[in-house]
Amino acid sequence: MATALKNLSEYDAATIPSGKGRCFVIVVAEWNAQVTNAMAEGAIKTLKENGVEDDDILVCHVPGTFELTYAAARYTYGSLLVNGNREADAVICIGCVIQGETRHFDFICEGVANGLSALNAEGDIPVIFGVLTTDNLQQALDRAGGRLGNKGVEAAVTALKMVQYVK
Ligand code: DLZ
Repeated sequence: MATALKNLSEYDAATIPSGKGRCFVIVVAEWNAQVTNAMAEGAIKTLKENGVEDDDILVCHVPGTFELTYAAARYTYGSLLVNGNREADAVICIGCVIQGETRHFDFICEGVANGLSALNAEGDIPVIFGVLTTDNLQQALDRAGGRLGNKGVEAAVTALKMVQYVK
């Protein structure tokens, strides 16, 4: 795997466009909260380090990863606004699905991947796939501020790069 023994979350700030004046929504799944909250913290820190103001970041929660699509769609199509009056420039979706004994894992992963892909294809703003799909909790913790970095940081970097394409 590409992530073996390498922290992929390290980035060169000089290569990241400033997010100043841009508005971001971070939707966080409550399932595996130890993991998703750490990823959300990484995303928030990264946005702020790259020029985004506190008031321009909205963090909201949904029960599970499967529900990320619904919330992201509300912000993508403007039926929900940030702080009551601003349209989001990008939505960062954060979730963690851990393999269990049944096929539920597959349906959640496929559902959210297809749902967020459809939003990217059809909506006007980028929707970032910050979803871990792991075999166990340790693999998730390794990628949520552990030895392999923080995928929340990477999701925020991706969002900062993608908002360049938003009018
Ligand atoms: C039901 C379920 C299961 C078994 N596992 C996870 C998981 O590992 N990560 C996650 O984010 N959510 C899980 N869920 C909940 C689903 O995402 C969803 O909230 C429910 O199926 C209700 O739609």
